[in-house]
Amino acid sequence: MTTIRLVDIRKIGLGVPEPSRDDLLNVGRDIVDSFSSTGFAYLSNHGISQQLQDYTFTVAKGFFDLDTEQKLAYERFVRTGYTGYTPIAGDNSTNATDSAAGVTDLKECFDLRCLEDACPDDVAPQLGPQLRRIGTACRQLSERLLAALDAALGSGQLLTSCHRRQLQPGGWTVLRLLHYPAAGGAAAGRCQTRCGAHTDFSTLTLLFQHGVGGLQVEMSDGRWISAEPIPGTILVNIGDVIEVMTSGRLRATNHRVLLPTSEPARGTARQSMAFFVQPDQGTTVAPLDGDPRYQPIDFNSFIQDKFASVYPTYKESDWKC
Ligand SMILES: O=C(O)CCC(=O)C(=O)O
Repeated sequence: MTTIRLVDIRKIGLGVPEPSRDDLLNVGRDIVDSFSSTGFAYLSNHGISQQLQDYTFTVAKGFFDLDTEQKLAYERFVRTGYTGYTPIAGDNSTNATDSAAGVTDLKECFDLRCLEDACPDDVAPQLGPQLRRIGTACRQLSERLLAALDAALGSGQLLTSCHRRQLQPGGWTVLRLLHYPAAGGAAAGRCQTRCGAHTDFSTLTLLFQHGVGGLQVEMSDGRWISAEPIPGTILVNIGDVIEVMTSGRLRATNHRVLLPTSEPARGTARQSMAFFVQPDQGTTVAPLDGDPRYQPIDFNSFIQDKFASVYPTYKESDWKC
């Protein structure tokens, strides 16, 4: 049975001041090996402390527990720009078939695009500082992972050099807090999923799950396997960018979070956090081997199209970069 591999990245984790070239290559190969079967890997000994993760989830819950009007004052792309709050059913990962059937995602989110972006300091004074702390750690870890992948894929410094602006002006990388409210009884209404099946439009995604599982990953034969949280690990998966770069040798895998059908799981809220590592503005992503089956992607246009497909009310002109 296919399972998602656990890769020990101690030798390139944040506990190491500067990983050696050999360690980057060896760990990178292990990660690529896992990606080639499932598109995902669990990373252990990564160096992002549990305390930092746990406190981020505590602060996030404090924000999501606020009144809807207080959160909507920071609504993403409406009151703010790329950083901000997305209400329930405001961003639907759900595929076209489900979307035609009126299925929406029962989730709310808060995204941070730049470390210096304004956060809801008036209603959640801890949120901004905490997001900046964990965002900085995620950025440092993703730089190590990109260097390891560059070594393993033989792409020189390509991945490293087109992700230099993570969480800075000119970057598309984003840190997202997710909250899936309890859906006991009729609370779910027309929302019938937590997060619809999708591939990420990122290069890589670091995913932190706070205790409650539910994430599923689609295998190449159409079976869905669980990606339950494993204490002490971070899940990493590849997105559409790596699929194009590797001409499909590594595939961005569909994943989803279903709404549990039975109690008490259905009545239990779920929290997660995703760090979407995305190329800097102005990047064109092309297959490393020039495979003509994969057209180069202008990432600026690509991400705008993706926003338009997941945000029902998105218009590029609504916000400034
Ligand atoms: O919450 C999760 O576990 C998955 C979230 C996810 O796939 C996404 O936001 O793209």
